[in-house]
Amino acid sequence: MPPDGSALPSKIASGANKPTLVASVCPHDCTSTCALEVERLDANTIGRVHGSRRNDYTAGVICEKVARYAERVHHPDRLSHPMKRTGPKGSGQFARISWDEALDTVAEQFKLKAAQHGPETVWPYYYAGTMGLVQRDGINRLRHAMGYSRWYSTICVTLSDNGWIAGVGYKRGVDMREVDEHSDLVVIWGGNPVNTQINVMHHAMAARKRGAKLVVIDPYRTGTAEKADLHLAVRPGTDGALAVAMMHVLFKEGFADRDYMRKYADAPDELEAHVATRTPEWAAAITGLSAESIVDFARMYGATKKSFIRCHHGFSRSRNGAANMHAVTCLPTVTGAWAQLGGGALYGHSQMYPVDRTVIDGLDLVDRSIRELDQSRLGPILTGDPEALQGGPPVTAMLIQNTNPAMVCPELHLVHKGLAREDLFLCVHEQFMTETAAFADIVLPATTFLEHDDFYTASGHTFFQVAKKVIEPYAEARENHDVICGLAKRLGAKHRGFDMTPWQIMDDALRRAGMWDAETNFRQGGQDFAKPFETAHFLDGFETADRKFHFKADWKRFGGRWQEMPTLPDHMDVIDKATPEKPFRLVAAPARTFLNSTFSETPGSLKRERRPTIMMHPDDCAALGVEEGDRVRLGNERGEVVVHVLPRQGQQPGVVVVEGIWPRKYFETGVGINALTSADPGWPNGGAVFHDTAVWVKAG
Ligand SMILES: Nc1nc2c(c(=O)[nH]1)N[C@H]1C(S)=C(S)[C@@H](COP(=O)(O)OP(=O)(O)OC[C@H]3O[C@@H](n4cnc5c(=O)[nH]c(N)nc54)[C@H](O)[C@@H]3O)O[C@H]1N2
Ligand SMILES: Nc1nc2c(c(=O)[nH]1)N[C@H]1C(S)=C(S)[C@@H](COP(=O)(O)OP(=O)(O)OC[C@H]3O[C@@H](n4cnc5c(=O)[nH]c(N)nc54)[C@H](O)[C@@H]3O)O[C@H]1N2
Ligand code: SF4
Ligand SMILES: [Mo]
Repeated sequence: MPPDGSALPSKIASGANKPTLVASVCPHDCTSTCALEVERLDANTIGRVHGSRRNDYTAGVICEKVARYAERVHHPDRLSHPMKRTGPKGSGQFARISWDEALDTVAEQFKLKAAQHGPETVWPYYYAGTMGLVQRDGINRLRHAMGYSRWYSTICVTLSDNGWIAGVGYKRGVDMREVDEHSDLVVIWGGNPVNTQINVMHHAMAARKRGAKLVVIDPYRTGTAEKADLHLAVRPGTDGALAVAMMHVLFKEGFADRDYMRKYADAPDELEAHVATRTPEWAAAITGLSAESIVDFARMYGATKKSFIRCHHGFSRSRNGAANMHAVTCLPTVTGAWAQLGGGALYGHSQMYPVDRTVIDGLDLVDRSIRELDQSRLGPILTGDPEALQGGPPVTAMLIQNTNPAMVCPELHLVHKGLAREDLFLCVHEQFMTETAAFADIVLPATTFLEHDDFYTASGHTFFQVAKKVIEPYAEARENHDVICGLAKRLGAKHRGFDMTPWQIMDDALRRAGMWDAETNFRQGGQDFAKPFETAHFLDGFETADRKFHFKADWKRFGGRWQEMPTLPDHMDVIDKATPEKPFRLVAAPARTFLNSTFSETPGSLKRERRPTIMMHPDDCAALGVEEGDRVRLGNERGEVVVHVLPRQGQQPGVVVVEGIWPRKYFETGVGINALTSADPGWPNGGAVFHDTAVWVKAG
């Protein structure tokens, strides 16, 4: 390293029948942000997609779903032209219209609704179908230019970010590339990278091959857990208790590095006194693990200086998820592992990139007096919950880009009821007729990442990467930037970003930040922002005001219900606990070959995932009188789905797991798994709680 873009042209085949290999970057919402090489067969067609070796985090490895991206980009169901609704809402009946008619209609409706209720009635809604900053976030420029309702993004990283930042102060961590050569223990905490970021696995297995131990903390025996030396199958939402009891053992048995803590932590003595009462037996009752296994793992962790914890998002998706994340980040501070090459922890690096976002997001236009609506509370918002609406007008007009909330949001019954409202004008810009698009008044066809230019930060590694379009846009598909600028023109929105090309926006954002210009970045295969050892390992201090790691979490900085949070790490007892009526805890986990709802239309993924399946402990199956393949009903007060049983060892009785955000057509009840999940905000200030759900399971 650094990556050498000049390696690429030598691979470009010159023969007429051979594909040309073109550099690109995976745009998906996955911390790997892989460097790709795409086989271009002609100006409109791709072949296989490969992981590139120009980036030593990707190191030639990508997931199977993106390797067969041709299935998606050339799928017969790609949207090809704009359409307007001709049948009832959600009926899927549409007629073809021109781009001009479509954009004119959207602009007229936005103006009409704003005239009736004020501009806050319009709520542009987006997420991370592409992670490219220009195409993803340009919608915010339109929002701010028009004074539309602001956006509080909570569906993915809010809980995990807050939990990490509460102690470390900033979203960056130790470089995962160190693991291969230097870590003696790798802990994959609360994530399933075999499914969700294969590159983490690749680096962890390189360490294991050298003799490092691999430990996985996950409520069920995932593909990742199957590769581990030790799997601790905690009850969902109890990682805080496990981490605190580990600290109890670390202090008691002499594994705590008091010199390190004196220099680098805020309150080691208070922490020691606090965890003295949090025994392994106390944690055993909460986590469902045996006290011995907690002690054994604590000793293993304490005895290994070069221990690396990869903190994932999965375990933060509970009401107490931020507290649990903070508790886990305290562990390397107690042992001083942060100071070791190959030691410490990583959750994400995404705050490391200096890129200037002013033009992309229209930051110079932000008006903080405008209400900020919570993304994950779409159901309550669209069904008129006054608290969710913050006392403001109803939401009566939306542009949805880059997300499929009719499948991925919690409380789907409310989401669907809201999206079906006659007085809601809905425009959806999409690649496919998703369940969300089916509710739209106007549907617009979108390009894929292969059909437009953009640039990408990464969370799992430290490269900032520019990618150029690889093939021509499909049919009449247009990129997000075009739609935003087309609407801005019709609405009279003013900002220089509406008159720039994506490439100009990129160069502006890079130049202002003193980064390589877009062309240089592309040629070099990405700019690496890895920090030197001292900084990466926080030896020159953590990113807090006093430069120390905070055992006493700074919850106040996040607002909301911060006063209800434990200051020192602890088990925060606010989860949706099992009850006699709802005796099971549901984890609604990611499937290997879907990416949220994306790829749930591709044949390779559907074949592998088969059908919605519930994994249950064999004892629970026996108690219910069900066997492999039987149908069961799974539900709670919010909704109900029918799934097929797969008895599984390696998870606790009382814990059930359904992988994948399956389309509604695969469920007899006509609604997906998120009908059961809750839109309750996690502590301290929001964040979706997809794995924190009490349910009943009934045979038949
Ligand atoms: N194939 C595939 N890849 C994906 C995605 C996908 O849907 N499919 N989604 C993408 C997105 S948007 C994101 S944000 C990332 C997320 O990726 P990661 O940050 O790696 O986290 P996940 O793999 O989602 O974590 C899921 C795991 O967390 C476990 N888990 C749930 N609750 C708890 C708990 O309380 N404690 C512990 N210890 N574990 C718990 C689940 O059992 C599951 O195995 O992945 C991305 N990559
Ligand atoms: N049960 C359960 N639910 C979950 C989760 C879970 O673990 N369990 N995970 C949650 C998490 S972490 C997340 S991040 C959310 C993610 O939820 P979403 O961000 O909604 O992710 P996707 O379902 O992948 O939908 C992205 C959509 O964007 C479209 N798209 C892609 N690129 C473009 C583009 O360039 N332009 C336009 N206009 N559209 C584009 C795709 O076709 C796709 O339909 O889901 C959440 N929901
Ligand atoms: S592992 Fe993640 S970043 Fe890499 S190709 Fe697959 S989805 Fe994209
Ligand atoms: Mo996510």
